[in-house]
Amino acid sequence: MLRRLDLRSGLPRTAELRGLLPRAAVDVDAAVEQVRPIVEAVRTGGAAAALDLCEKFDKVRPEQVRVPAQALADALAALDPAVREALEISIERARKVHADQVRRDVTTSVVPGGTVTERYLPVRRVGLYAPGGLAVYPSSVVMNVVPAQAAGVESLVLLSPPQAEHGGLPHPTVLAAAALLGVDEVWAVGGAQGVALAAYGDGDVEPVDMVTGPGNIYVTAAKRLLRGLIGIDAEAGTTEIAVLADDTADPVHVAADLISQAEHDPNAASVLVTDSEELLAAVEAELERQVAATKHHERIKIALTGPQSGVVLVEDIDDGVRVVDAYAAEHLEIQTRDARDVAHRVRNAGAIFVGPWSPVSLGDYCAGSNHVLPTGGCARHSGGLSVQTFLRGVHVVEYTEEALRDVADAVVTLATAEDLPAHGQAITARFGR
Ligand code: HSO
Ligand code: ZN
Repeated sequence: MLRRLDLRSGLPRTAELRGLLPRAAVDVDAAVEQVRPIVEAVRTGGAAAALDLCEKFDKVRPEQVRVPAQALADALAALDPAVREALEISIERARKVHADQVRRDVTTSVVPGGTVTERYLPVRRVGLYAPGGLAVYPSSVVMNVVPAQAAGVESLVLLSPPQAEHGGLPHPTVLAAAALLGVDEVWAVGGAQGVALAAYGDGDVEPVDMVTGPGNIYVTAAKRLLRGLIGIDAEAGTTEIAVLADDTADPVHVAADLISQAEHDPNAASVLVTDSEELLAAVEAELERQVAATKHHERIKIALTGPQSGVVLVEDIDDGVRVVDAYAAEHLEIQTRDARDVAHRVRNAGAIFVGPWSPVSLGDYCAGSNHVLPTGGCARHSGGLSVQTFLRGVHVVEYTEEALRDVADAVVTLATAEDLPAHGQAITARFGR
């Protein structure tokens, strides 16, 4: 079922290797051109324009942008108790992990009388995007809200597309998750129009300083277009899993995990990297068996057989590590002997899942880790959503007269070297009199 790339005769250099590996070609820039008029309509037409666009794209016009408090309370009251309990486990574990990530301010005494403090200040107001689409994602509400709250973000708004079958409100489980997390501002506006409204605001609809969270390509395009006016997290594309496995891996687990992420979307990517033909044959047989038996087998099959998915055969696990580094998967599982050591050698991945008992699905919901992660190779330069996403390091400089006098010559010399004499005069003006 998986297309094969055989690299057992040796790996090419990085650029060629990246070109060979399976990966969807996603043209966000083309989508930017499509969303430009939408963003412009919301910039000039405000909330009314955004609601009109909901009618066009979501086939329902919400009565207002903000979901009434009663609707949040009703959604929580109606939530299945088992789902509530599971969400509480997810929230509790995520809070535990994210609370530990909060950084303390650092003060460095550079010289006697001269200090620089790095203060970590939370972004004041943030819009968190929870997608609609093929599935409903209350878990993504948890993964967005928990780090923002841990960072101390003062004002949070959750954005999620209105659903025609729910009277123009976001999905009730999304609303219930927001209520459980203590988020009381939810907008029934999604898509590019939602991101634009969050960026520009309109009257009572207060603009935000940053938008985070996964969405479809139009949401991503709007984030790219509005970046600068607002901050964004890493651009999130369709989900990806890579599994690095040797002959010790259990083919039942490997196949199940490849299928699990393919379930998200026909464009989702599942990539197996292995040095074992025997394992590959067993995984292929398992894929046939398990895909046929699962509910969303149609889109899973499209995802697994698409050009973005496949198997890469390598000579040994060292080469496997180079391949997964070049691929830089959103999720990487290590199912090899000495899995922890192998995982230590990996440089590029959004999140790494070590050994047979740490599947990606665990991380999607209840590991305590975050599941909003960089896709499309962005794991080479970016990490996933974390407390740090919502904090800015601000340098606070404080020198005494003596400490400034001590370094005055160096500042003046550098200012002169850059032909910026007024910079030097800002120092000498203090001591010249
Ligand atoms: N695997 C997705 C997150 C998710 N899975 C939500 C299930 N629900 C992207 O990391
Ligand atoms: Zn998932």
